Amino acid sequence: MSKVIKGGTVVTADLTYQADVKIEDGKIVEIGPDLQGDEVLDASGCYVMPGGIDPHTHLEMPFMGTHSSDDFYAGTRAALAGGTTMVVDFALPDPGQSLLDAIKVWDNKSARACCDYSFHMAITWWGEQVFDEMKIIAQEKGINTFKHFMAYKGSLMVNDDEMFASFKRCAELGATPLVHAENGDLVAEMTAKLLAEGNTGPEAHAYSRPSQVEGEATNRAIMIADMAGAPLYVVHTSCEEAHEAIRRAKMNGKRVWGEPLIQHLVLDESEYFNEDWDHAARRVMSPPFRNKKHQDSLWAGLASGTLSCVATDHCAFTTEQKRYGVGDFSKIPNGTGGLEDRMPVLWTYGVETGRITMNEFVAVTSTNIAKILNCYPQKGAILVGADADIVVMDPGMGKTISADTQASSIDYNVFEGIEVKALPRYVLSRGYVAVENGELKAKEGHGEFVARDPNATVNKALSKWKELTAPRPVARAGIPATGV
Ligand code: DUC
Ligand code: ZN
Ligand code: ZN
Ligand code: ZN
Repeated sequence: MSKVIKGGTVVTADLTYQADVKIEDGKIVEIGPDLQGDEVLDASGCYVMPGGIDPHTHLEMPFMGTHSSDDFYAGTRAALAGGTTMVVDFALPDPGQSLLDAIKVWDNKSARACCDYSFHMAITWWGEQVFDEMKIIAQEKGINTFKHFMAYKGSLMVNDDEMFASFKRCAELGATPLVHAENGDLVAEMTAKLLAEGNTGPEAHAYSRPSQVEGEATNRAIMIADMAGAPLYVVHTSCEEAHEAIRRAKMNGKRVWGEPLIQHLVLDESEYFNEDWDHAARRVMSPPFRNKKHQDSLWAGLASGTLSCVATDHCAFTTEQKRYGVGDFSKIPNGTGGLEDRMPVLWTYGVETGRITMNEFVAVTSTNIAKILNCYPQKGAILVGADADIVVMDPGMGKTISADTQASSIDYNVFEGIEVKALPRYVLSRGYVAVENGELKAKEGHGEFVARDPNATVNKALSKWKELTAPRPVARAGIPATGV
């Protein structure tokens, strides 16, 4: 049974052109004019683009005394409803737990996924076992990305020596380290001080994690990665200081990428000063929302290419869960949703306003991350042979975002009331029509794991790599060598 997406404009990261797209057995088999197929999907007036890839989700994650509410079923339904056809979730070992056991846990959870998915492995502790298992994970388990939390002291956080050891291991394996870049020691200290002074409300969450803690940690992670000879992917880049560190690294020839979230691009810190405690607490996430200066910086980064991918960090908690933090903001589960809204909201605030082009939209929602993750062009491409993960975006369709109509299982939406100007008419997940004329038909268990090999030969090339790994001049007794 073949399908043809007919009459649309194909938009990729580098081209815009009129063509039909033919699909068979889950793959794109032909692109060109006047194609015929068993089933026709009318794309007239629409843009035919690679399905979105969200590189940063936390589905059914045990965190802060509870679990994020959207599991792989609800989360990937939400993804498909908004044009995202692949998510990358973080397998999170408990400190001391085998990384291989954590994969088993995530394998079980993801069995219900409606769209394709992959995993990053979080390094939540360090030891010989972790060092050994990283090799199995990179070489046999299809996971070439390892995440490090520089915050969440006392639970997920790793220290600099552990990060350096892990980054060096990543470099050896051709894997890419990821960081959540906030200075966890300072956050812990400021949190304690704020609480002691009686600042217990959700707005204090933002005070406890100013942009400086993110800028400092981002720069530190970049320098540690450079010394380790590893590239670096910085998740949820939310502020100018962090963006500045990434820009500088790029200018110096370092392979570093930054990932703003759709939430940080569109929502600002005033949300935390809402009189309604629930309203503010629902928006508590780390890093917190920032002011307009930081938002402008992030938009500029997307336009100029110094920031690479727009993600969500989808980690949805119900209002009831958020209320665990009444009287103590540090107990409000950190996280917001966004999977369903990322593509339409970015289109509305980015493409419709002229801040980014349609091709840049495709780059930052799909193609760039497919390349970074080493699954391009299986994903992130409209090319013959690529998986038929496709979104047919209809600029004639719009809606007002509302929790009442969302696929996510929680009882609110942080984008509530925003009018989006485009929505998917069709979404195809390896050829399966998961959204048809705007109607969600996601199929439980349709999603498959996307294995991603290491990049052993191409993933280094940081500025210092050659220098640091070259043999050093040996000092003669008593006389220091030069050039070291
Ligand atoms: N930040 C969040 O807000 N939630 C999940 C983890 C994180 O780093
Ligand atoms: Zn649990
Ligand atoms: Zn994080
Ligand atoms: Zn996250």
